[in-house]
Amino acid sequence: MKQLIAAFSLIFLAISATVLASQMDVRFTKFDSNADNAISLSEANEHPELIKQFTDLDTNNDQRLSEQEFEKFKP
Ligand SMILES: [Ca+2]
Ligand SMILES: [Ca+2]
Repeated sequence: MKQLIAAFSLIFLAISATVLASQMDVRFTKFDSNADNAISLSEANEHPELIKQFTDLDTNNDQRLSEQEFEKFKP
């Protein structure tokens, strides 16, 4: 029985991770309008909430948000 519960928890974790990952992708691609895998300042400018946090999110200061930097974005 314990094993069954463990198996179900694993499946559940895998599903939630997949759902989270896909939501992340959708959001990132929405902001990244030219699909170069980075959100530039002009792309962020279209979204007031994102541009407010842009300098904080851009940890390497290259004026672009990578998918990794974008993960910290809180709408
Ligand atoms: Ca882009
Ligand atoms: Ca950056």
